[in-house]
Amino acid sequence: MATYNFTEIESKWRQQWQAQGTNRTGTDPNKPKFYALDMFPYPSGAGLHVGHPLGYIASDIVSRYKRLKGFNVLHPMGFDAFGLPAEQYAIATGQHPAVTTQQNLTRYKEQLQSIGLSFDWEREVKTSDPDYYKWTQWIFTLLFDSWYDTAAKKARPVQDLLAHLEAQGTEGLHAEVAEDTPALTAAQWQAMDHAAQQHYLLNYRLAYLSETTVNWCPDLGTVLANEEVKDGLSERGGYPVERKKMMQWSLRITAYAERLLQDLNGIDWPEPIKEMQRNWIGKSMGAELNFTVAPDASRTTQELPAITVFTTRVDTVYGVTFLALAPESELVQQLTTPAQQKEVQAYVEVAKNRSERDRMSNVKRISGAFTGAYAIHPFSGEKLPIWVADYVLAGYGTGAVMAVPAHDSRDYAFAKHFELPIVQVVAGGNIEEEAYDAKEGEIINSDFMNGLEVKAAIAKGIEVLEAKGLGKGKVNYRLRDAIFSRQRYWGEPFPVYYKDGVPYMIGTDELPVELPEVDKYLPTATGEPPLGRAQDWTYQGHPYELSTMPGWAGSSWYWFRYMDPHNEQAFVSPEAQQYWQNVDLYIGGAEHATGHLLYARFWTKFLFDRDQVTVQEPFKKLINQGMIQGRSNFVYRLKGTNTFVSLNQRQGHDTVPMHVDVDLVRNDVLDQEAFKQWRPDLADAQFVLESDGNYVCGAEVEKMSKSKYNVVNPDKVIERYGADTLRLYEMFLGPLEQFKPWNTNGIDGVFKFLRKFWSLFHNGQEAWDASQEAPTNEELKVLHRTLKKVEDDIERFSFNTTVSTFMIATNELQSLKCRKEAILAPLVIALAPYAPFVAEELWEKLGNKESVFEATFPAVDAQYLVDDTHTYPISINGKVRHKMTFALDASKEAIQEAVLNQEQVQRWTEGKTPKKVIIVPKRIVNIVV
Ligand code: ANZ
Repeated sequence: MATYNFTEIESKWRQQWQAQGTNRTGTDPNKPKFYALDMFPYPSGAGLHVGHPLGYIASDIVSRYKRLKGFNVLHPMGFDAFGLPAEQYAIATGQHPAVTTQQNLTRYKEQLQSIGLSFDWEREVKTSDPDYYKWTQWIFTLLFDSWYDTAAKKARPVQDLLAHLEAQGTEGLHAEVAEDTPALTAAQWQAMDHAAQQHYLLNYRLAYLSETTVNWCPDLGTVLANEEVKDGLSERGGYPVERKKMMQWSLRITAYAERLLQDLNGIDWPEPIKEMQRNWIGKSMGAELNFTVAPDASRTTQELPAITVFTTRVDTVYGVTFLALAPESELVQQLTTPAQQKEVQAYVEVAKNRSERDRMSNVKRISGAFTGAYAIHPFSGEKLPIWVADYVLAGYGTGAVMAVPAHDSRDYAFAKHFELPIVQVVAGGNIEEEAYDAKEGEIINSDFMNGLEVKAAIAKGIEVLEAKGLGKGKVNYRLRDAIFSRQRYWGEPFPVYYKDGVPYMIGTDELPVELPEVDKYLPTATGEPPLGRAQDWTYQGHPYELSTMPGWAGSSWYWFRYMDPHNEQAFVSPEAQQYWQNVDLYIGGAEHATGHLLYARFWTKFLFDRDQVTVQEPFKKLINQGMIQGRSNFVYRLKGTNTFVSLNQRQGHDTVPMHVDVDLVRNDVLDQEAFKQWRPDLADAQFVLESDGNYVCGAEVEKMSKSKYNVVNPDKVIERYGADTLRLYEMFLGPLEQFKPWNTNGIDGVFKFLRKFWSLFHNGQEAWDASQEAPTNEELKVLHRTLKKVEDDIERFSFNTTVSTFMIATNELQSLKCRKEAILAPLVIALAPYAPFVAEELWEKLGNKESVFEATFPAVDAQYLVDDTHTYPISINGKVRHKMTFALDASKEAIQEAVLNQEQVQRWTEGKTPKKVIIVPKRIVNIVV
């Protein structure tokens, strides 16, 4: 076998690597560790397209490289196997989601293996596997058993909380707690019965059950996330969605808001992702300010509650012209005057059912209702009308705002719509004037904050509030607790049962609670989740929780499991976690910015607090790979006919473009026969061709999708060119982070490079011909420059440039006719991370008994990096006509002599003796004739 037969080579090594366990994770305790992780995929029915492996190939290159550099490398893969598509398919076909998931997963694994990714499959995890979700359930029970101590800034066992309540009640307790949780004395606590105590503790637990307002879709029988609701209808199917209060499990992620924010500064992640997390956490420093309500004929001040607002702009308090309450606010009921009852009630009904997102973004649909009541301005004593407005959200701040139309755009729009006054805050007090400017850095003057800039004015304002007892400084976060219940089948069951309406955890030694069988994957007739259909499914006669966990439960800790995947005693052993720590390099899509990537950080901090792990951040470095876009091909149909006109023949023809399957096109030339067989209606297609008889297709970059017939399957590429070419080509397409089209036209070039590399070791394409001769200086220079560049580029995650470096080196060695092992063997090692199959084959042929991945990355010898020659441009009468290379220590005389005797130079000087020869060392040679 002398020609580059990639099919044989690749299938041979695929088998050998598997048989010999080449990809097994190294465990030599004396070596340093490197953990390279890919976001594990949800195995969909469509299999992989060429866009999916982009990140996997990059992380594989780094993993193999690090191994050659002497690291134990953990490079695992698994499956995020619970999820909606399998369940929807199950509803439609009755097929158990476990079955379809397994089929898809098997196919994924085959595809990943064929690409030559060095995953250690002995460590595979699957979130739907009871041996895995046992530990997801276990972590949930630990969350349930925890509360957040805001003084110690960490989660602690509920046992400590119990001891505190028992001894002192809530006195001196610093805890992150649900709003409106009453303070208790020790005596009050002790007087509560068991059930009452358990209900009270839910206000503190990090996993808690509470009544929450959700988007409930009766037709789909589930709660929907905000982004799944559009204009009050479900995005899938267009069914009506109601805002409904339901008992739901939530996780108290808000306790971690500040740490999640601060610790972003210590991780090497793309700035846009960090910024998205910062915005999502949404820290606002402001103040809470109390407004008293003006009594009226029917009510006295005593009966009326005060209104507390949250504002970030206390400096604008002199511009407040009305107050606005969220429709859900309890104050609405209490404040609305009898005359306004009807109107307000009708408004509240409508407003409550609009999703938050609609309420926030839909500026045009301004709506509100006047309560009939007035508040009193704390400084001026003026009466301010109190309105209900749906742009005020119930779950943020206090659910009430002081409206300053002159300085806030939403207040402004509202004031305009309802013709409410607009008062600007300006130098020396207030003038009545309509204005809207909320510029940063404006200078605000008002009685108590004369001449200060906004920031200072706010600080001063808070001081005044606190001194006068009108309010206090307050930090708010936009982050909400995470709703953790889904009314679905294909997810982790909760390890929870109910006794007398109180939730209890299943003992950790009894986990997992396995997903029961059901007859249908639909809600029950009484509206309970699908698990309500399970027969005889109780815990010692007590009902189980019937919801399942959300898609992100299993992915919030999976990287720890890979460290110790078969441990039956713990989700990870302390030794394994202490060795592997956390992920050094994490590669995946940017779409998980505020979902998975935030929850993963939250769980890690929690597990750290509870002494389960020794790290506070899961992923030290994150890279978001760009998307590979499709390159669509088009044919041009002559309108109303079955005749197709080639790209360059269209002039004068009235044609319409039509997508054609990219598999029927090669280098933009259409396979006409295959096209006719593509669809029955094309069987009699006619063509108007180019003069060379080809049909040339048009091309355009679009999203890779089935409907555009531009999906490229990696299996096909591997069949035609081999996996090594696929790997190199995916990297060659451009910088990893960039979006870029899959352009098959360039793949031949990469394939040719591998053939050329192969032929360096062979006499033509024929026999093995590597020699033992000693290398020349020039050859060593090519080698060491290449090694240096490859190393630098991998360390910078610049993979496309490395591929070009290999191409250049191959061309240089080819022109030097170098077949020397001393040069080629180190190059094989350097190429191995990129093209493992061909490298392994050549390595074996070089006489090695062990895998190339047992080798050490060749050291760069710096002496070959320094340049000891310079290439001089030779300018004759001001024009550069030639180039010549000289040693740096060559004398001027020697250079002059060589230049003037050079044949080409003599032709340009026409044999005349030059008037002048100027040699600028290390720059240029100038000849004047
Ligand atoms: C007066 C004011 C004047 C405000 C001004 C802004 C600009 P962030 O920065 O996002 O925290 N607000 C408070 N609670 C709200 C709620 N539940 N729903 C809708 N809006 C609410 O936003 C805080 C600001 O948003 C607060 O400061 C309040 O309006 C409004 F020139 O108070 B501001």
